[in-house]
Order: sequence, then structure tokens, then C-alpha cells
Amino acid sequence: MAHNVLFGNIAQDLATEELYKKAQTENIETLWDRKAALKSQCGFGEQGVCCRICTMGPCRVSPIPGKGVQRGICGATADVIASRHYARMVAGGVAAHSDHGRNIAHTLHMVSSNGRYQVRDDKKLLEVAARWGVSVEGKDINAIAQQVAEMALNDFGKPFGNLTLPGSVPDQRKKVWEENKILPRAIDREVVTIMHATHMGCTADAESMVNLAMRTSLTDGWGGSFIGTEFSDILFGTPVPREIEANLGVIQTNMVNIVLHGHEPVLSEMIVLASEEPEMKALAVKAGADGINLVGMCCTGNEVTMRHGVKIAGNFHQQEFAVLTGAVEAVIVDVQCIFPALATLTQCYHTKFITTSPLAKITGAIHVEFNEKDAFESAKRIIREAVENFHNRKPEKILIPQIKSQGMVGYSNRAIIGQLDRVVNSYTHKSGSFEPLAQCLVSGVLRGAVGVVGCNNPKVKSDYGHIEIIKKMIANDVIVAVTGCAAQAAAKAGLLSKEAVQYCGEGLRKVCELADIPPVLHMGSCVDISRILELVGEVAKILNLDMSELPVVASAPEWMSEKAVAIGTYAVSSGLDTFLGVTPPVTGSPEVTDILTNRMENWVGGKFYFETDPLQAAEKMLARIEEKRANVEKLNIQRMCVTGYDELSPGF
Ligand code: SF4
Ligand code: MSK
Repeated sequence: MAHNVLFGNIAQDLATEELYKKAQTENIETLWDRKAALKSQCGFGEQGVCCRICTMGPCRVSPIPGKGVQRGICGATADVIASRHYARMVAGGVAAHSDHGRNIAHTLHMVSSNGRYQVRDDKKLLEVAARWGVSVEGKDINAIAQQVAEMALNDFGKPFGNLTLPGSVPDQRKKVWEENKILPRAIDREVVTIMHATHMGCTADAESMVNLAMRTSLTDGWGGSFIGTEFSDILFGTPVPREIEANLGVIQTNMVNIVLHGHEPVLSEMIVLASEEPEMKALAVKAGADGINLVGMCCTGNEVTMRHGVKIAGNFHQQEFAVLTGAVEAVIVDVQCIFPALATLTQCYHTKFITTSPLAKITGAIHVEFNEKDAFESAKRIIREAVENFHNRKPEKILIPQIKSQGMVGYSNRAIIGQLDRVVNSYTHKSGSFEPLAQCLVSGVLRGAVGVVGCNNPKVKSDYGHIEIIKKMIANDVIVAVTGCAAQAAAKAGLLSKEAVQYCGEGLRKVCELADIPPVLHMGSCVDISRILELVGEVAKILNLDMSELPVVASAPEWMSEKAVAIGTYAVSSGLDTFLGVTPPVTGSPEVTDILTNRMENWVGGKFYFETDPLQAAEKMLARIEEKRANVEKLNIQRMCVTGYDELSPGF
């Protein structure tokens, strides 16, 4: 097999580069080789003008107006084809995130006082019960949890009415959604509506198509993902700040190494619990290891690092490289972002590739079905498979790059408020809110805030986009919230560490030192972008502004999945400009491109920017933040006495 990718060009982090060299020496194929083997990718597909919705096609139409074939056999234009494809991507992403939320809701419904799934955060449950209108008087905590779970599950398929929106949505935003007819209905219904509307012979109008996609996307951010996050916190605990390590150097030579990869915390929580059992540890020692070393990858990695401090092995593009260390006994996966390539790759080593979800069976993997009803026993079975594999290691194949970084994770909104309260004078300031953050934004000590989220994509050198954008933001006093694989990129680059204040502008540095936080806040997994929505919504409410008026933007520098299209669309629909570092497959339609990057702003106050150069993107983000600052600078906010922040808020 030919390796066509030059060393030094694939990833920002040296651990991956080191292992890519090993792959070349051992003649092992990775994503980079498969990317190179594809040579040029299909231009029609890349621009979104290939339709295969019915079997009269596939129809490829010209991306250039007036030149070449302008219509598919049914008469669909590039605008129709590209907008339908975009809407289907949104529906796919919403379905994945929301089904994740649904699974967590089902798990919440299973809680009992003596079972493996229990309510770990009563306070959060009571807050959530209030939002769902569940009366708690005289009820046992498990009964409350079950009723809350039922209410949420009904929101997926209720026949009438709208989605139960969280209280963090400002009234101004709801009005925008009403005016634009994008106030979402039941989650499943919106996904089905897109599948129906994009069927052959339905919507053939780009504006209407994008409008439907926007409504559907909102059921993800403020629905399925929101439920996923809140219910995970109730079940497994609301994250608190903790120090962790990240990168492939967290894999250890003398331990049974188990990579947890995928998305949902239901299985991984049980694996963490089971791995701590003396029986499991004894088994590992008996096998000749010092113990069991769980490490995380992608969003499962984010879930378990936030709640248990499980070390992060890496992000999306490192899943193959973890196996290439030759020291991984098992890769255990549930759903989403799993390379089928792991099945063949793991056969080159002793690594067992274990799938656990009926939704993500992979040819060549060992399937050990995870069953929530006997969750703990399933988890132990899976760990046993890994431990018993330890003796199959081939020492000559082991190479663990000695590269890792330290950083802080676990900044749930409750944790952020807790940090802010440390510097609040409780006599004059209502503690327990984002007010200090709002003040810092108004005064200009913080110029703005940005959410940097999303995946890796081989169209971009891994992590390069994430890191360049984050560095530029913090240098300009813009605080950064990260989730998903962007968060792990930041962790590997040391940007989640409190020492990263050295890269900050003066204002952000002072805020971080006072609140004792890093300038880049790890807020969790991809579904946890709902935490960012909640935070932005609450700050907007404090300032009596709409979310679109805040100096806040979103960025997905290296996105690749349909989920990211859903996220970007709900971010824009929530009023946040969203900067995409990989151009979505719509540019074959000037109409759809114009809607997404221009006209959407007239509808909802936010729009997409397509900018593949991260340095250019960063400049545009800063310019947009400065533009939106006018909305907060005109606010005549009564000066609030906030110890420590006083010196930062001279304008109050
Ligand atoms: Fe071609 Fe129209 Fe069928 Fe699409 S729906 S494949 S454009 S005939
Ligand atoms: S895991 S969706 S590669 S962020 Fe959420 Fe990473 Fe993107 Fe998967």
C-alpha cells in the first residue's frame, strides 16, 4: 500500500505524527492514506448538486448557472437539490443527537434506589422537574425521575403543540421563531417532516426547505441534546472542574488499556464503575498487568473525563492511532463517529474491537450487546474480554508516544457560576447567576465569547483550525467554550490549562485569575453544546437582549458530521453567527449559499460564514464580535458591586 501523505502534514500534535510514521513503517493504512487514495473527491457531491432521491436519477446538474445541465429529470434545479440535501443532513444530525437524548431519558426512567442507575444529582432533578411542570410534593425521588423521563419522552412524539422549551430561551428569541414559523413541534415529527418534504415531488423551493431545516434543528439544540445533557447530569452527576491529562501518552505500557469511544455515557459509566471493582483489578493483576487504564476518545471520552477524570486518549482523528500504539487491549464503542476501519486495523494488532449497540454493529468487530437492564454485568463481561487479551500483546509492536498535556475539564454551567461566585460580594450581588460574566461583557473587559466545537476533518490538518482560532480569540480577550473533539484538541495543546492565561489579552487574563478558571472552558460532549445555549440564553436574559445581539459567535473549524450541520443550523437559528472551516456541500447553488450566508440574518439575526482559512476566520469572528458589541455597550447597566470585578468594570 502506498503512503502518499507527507510526514508533518497530517496533525498538529506530535503524538499522531509519530504514530503515523510507525504506520508507514508497518505498512498499515490510516484515514490519511484512504483520503489520498480517493485522489480528487467528486465535485458534484462536494457542491451538493448530485441528487439520488429517486431512481430516475442519480441526476448531476451543473453548479454553474446557465451552463451545462441545469435540471434533473424531474426538473429539480441545483437550488432544489442542494437545499434538500442540506435539510437531510440536518435531519440526520438531529436524529442522532436526539436519539442519544431519548436513550438517556429511557435510562432515567429505569432508576431505582438499589439499582445500578440512580439519581446522583437530586438538585438538578428538582430543577428539571420544575421546568417540565412535574409536581414533586410528597413524591419519592425515583418517582419524580420517572415522571420527568416520561414527560421528556412524550416530547419526542407528542401529536399536538410545541416542544417544551427550556426557560433559558429569551422571550425575544421565541418571538423570532414564531414570526419565522420555526417554533419547533415534537422532535420526531420535525425529523419525519424533513424526510417527507425532501421526498421526490415535495418541497422544490430553497427558502422553504431551509426554513423547515431550521425548525428541525431547534429540536436538537433545545430539545434532544438539552434532554441528553440534563438527564445525564441527573443520572451521573453534574460535572465539576477537575484536572485531567490528554493525548496518546496517557496509554500505559504496564496496564490493561481500554479505549472508550463513541457518544452515550450509559455504557461508559458502567465500565468506569466495573473497572473499579476489586474483582476486575485482581483479574488484571493475574493477567500480568498493574491494573486497568481506561482512556477516552471523542464524546464518550468527554463524558467520562468530565465526571470521573478519565484521561483523554484523543479525538476523532486519533481513533486509529490509539490502536497503532500496539498497547490497547480493547476499543469499546457505542454509537457515532466510529471508523469501520477499526475492524481491519485491530486485526493487525492484538486489540479487540468491541461494538455494543444494535445501532452500530460493524462487520469484523466482536459484538457484545450492552443491555441497560443488566448493565453492570454487561460492563464486567466487556472488561473481562480486554483483560484476558493482555497476554496477547506483541512487545515489538508497542510504541506509545510520551506526549500528553494537562488541563481542566468539567465546566458545567453550575460549575461556572460556582467559580464566578468566588469573587462576588454576596451582600450586593445576587450569587448563583451569570451576572458577573454579563458585566464583564458589557464593560468590555471581555470583548466577547465564542463556542469552538466539532470534529476533525482530513480536509484540514488535524487540530490546526481549532487551535489557531482558539489562540487568536483568547489573545483578543474573547473567552472560549469548547465541546466535542475541539475540546480535546484544546486539551492536547495545553489550552485547557490555567497556565494558558499566558496567551490571553489583559482583560481575559484578569477575569481568569479572579475566577480561577482557564481561558478555554471545557463544557463537554457534542450534546453538551446545549450547555452553551443555556449560558448564552441566560446572559441574554440578564441583559434583556436577544441572543443575536450579544457579542457571541460559534465556530466549527474542522466539522465533518451531519450532527455538525444540525448544530450549526440551531446555533444560527438561535441568533449566533456560525463560522464553518469546511465548506458545506451547497455551493453548487448560489441561491442556497446566499440564504445560508446572507439572508438567514434577516430572519433570525445570525448567519453562516464559510471560511476555510482559520486565520481569516478568526479575523472575521473578531470583527463580527466588535460589531455586535455596540448592542451591549449602549446598555446603561447600573453598576453592581462585584468584588474583584470592580477594577475590571470601570464603566459601571
Ligand atoms: Fe433526479 Fe429529480 Fe429523482 Fe433527484 S428527484 S434523482 S433530480 S429525477
Ligand atoms: S465526537 S461529532 S467527531 S466532535 Fe462528538 Fe467529535 Fe464530531 Fe464526533
